[in-house]
Amino acid sequence: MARPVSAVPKPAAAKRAETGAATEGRLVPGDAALLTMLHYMKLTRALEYRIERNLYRQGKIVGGVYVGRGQEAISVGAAMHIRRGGDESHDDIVSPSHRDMAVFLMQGFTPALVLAQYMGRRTGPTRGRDGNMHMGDLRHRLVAFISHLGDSIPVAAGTALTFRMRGTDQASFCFFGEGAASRGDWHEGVNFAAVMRLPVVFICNNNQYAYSTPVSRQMAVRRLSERGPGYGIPGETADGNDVLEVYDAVGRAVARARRGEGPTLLEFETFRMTGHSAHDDAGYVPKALFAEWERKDPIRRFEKDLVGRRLVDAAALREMEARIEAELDEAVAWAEAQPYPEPRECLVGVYHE
Ligand SMILES: Cc1ncc(C[n+]2csc(CCOP(=O)(O)OP(=O)(O)O)c2C)c(N)n1
Ligand SMILES: [Mg+2]
Repeated sequence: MARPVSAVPKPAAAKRAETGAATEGRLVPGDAALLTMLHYMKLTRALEYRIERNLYRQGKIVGGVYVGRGQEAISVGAAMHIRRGGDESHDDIVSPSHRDMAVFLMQGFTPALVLAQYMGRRTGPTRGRDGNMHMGDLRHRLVAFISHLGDSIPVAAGTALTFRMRGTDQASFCFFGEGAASRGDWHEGVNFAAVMRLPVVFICNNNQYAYSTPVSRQMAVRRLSERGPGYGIPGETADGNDVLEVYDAVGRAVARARRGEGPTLLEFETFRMTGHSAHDDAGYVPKALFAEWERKDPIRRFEKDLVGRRLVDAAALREMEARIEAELDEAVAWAEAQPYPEPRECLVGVYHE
């Protein structure tokens, strides 16, 4: 069982998308990239299923669990454009939010490492000092997710300011939910990036809820992207359950950023296909909404598309799933065998006063 998984895994096998092909102005990934996207969407769903539906219920998870079920197309379609595998003057920097598991995976976190984090193990990215998505690692160009919603926006803008000062064409990817966009820090960060024309791609997952607050109580504009022109930057809303729409919109925004034309505010409409967290039954969400968005499931939809293109068939999909489950079996076994931190280690790197 114990596969050697180091605390600093190798960069993900995922290669950067073939950025080229544009059909009628739309960026279209090549066949290999399409399969990579499907793989990461399915891996993310399966890993989060284990965490939320198995391990959490077995009492093996030390903290809360927030998953992005139903939102996989956004992180995957966007992360295809993150430039990686180079040095500090080449790679992009990412500030993921709490429903962007795929971003962590595509930046090189293995499922085993993620599981060690959720189980509070010493070999996890926070060395057992946190129990969920509050993790990051600049070696993987991942700014640790900041729990205080909205605070990662000025950080992402600051990262982009560094790129500007160094004169590189790197980009800063900044993910957040529509609820976070109501925070003051969000507005300051977006405005700063706009005024300085910084290379940031702002990526909002509008999943209709911020915990129990529906989007109608969150903002008075119909679309969050309408705020873009208010800051003097483009805003665009797209279907967050269509990974190819996400790929296209983010690809164009990143290209703008790299050309020095400044930030873009992207809003992707989607739905949180579960509670806010594993302890929340989402009783406040009308059942009909769940049924409606179940029909728009981004993974089923993308699978259908790829079957239509004859890139996969039912047998290939089953094989893909079996490979993922086997990888997760190993990852769970590895993580469960990892030690907890020693009590004295828990205070290393923790500052107070
Ligand atoms: C400033 C702040 N207020 C409240 C919370 C608690 N909290 C964590 S996630 C969340 C909901 C966030 O909603 P949204 O930004 O739409 O993201 P989603 O969870 O829907 O992806 C809340 C209220 C927090 N982390 N930070
Ligand atoms: Mg939300």
